[in-house]
Amino acid sequence: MKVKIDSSSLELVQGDITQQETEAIANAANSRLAGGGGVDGAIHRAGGPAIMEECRKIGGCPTGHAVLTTGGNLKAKYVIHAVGPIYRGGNKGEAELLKSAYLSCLKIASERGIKSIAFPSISTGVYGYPIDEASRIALTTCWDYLMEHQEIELIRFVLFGEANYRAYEKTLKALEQERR
Ligand code: AR6
Repeated sequence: MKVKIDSSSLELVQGDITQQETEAIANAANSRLAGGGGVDGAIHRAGGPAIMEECRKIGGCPTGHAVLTTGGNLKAKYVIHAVGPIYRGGNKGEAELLKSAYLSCLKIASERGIKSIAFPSISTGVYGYPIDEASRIALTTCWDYLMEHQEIELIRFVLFGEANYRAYEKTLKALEQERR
């Protein structure tokens, strides 16, 4: 599914983010940038050791922020490591932190002249964020950003598995209804 926002696109696909040819892909990292399972593990495996080398030099990243490294052996030139919140019931500032994690990636992309970026569904795996709520935050944040920042031409969400894709699709359809 794809939505046009002025001259830019906000797109949903089902797939594996490590195979994307966007200029940058985002990672759902932890604050130590130490690697792990899920999408983080997949990105480090596919991209090779150069990514972890840079992560070690950077040292860490607070929750709600993001840092940029090389894409190593990936097709994407850069990985932007975003640290989403661990979900603890929803009253611990999780929504603001999740929004801030996406915004940090988008600001880095704008500053670096990166025109296309792929996102995984940050925080909705090991970190336990309910996907309906998380998808609304992810998609509204990106939609709003594209309305102000036409320098980014493509934001693509790469959803792992059909259930995740369907959840994002439902939210994006609802947003379209509300906004158009
Ligand atoms: N491509 C796209 N999405 C993927 C892929 C992939 N190859 N693999 C998994 N997903 P998670 P989090 C989806 O747990 O919740 C790590 O250990 C997955 O189905 O990767 O932010 C880090 O080091 C889910 O929808 O990230 C942190 O410690 C989404 O990616 C912690 O997990 C996010 O799930 C971060 O937890």
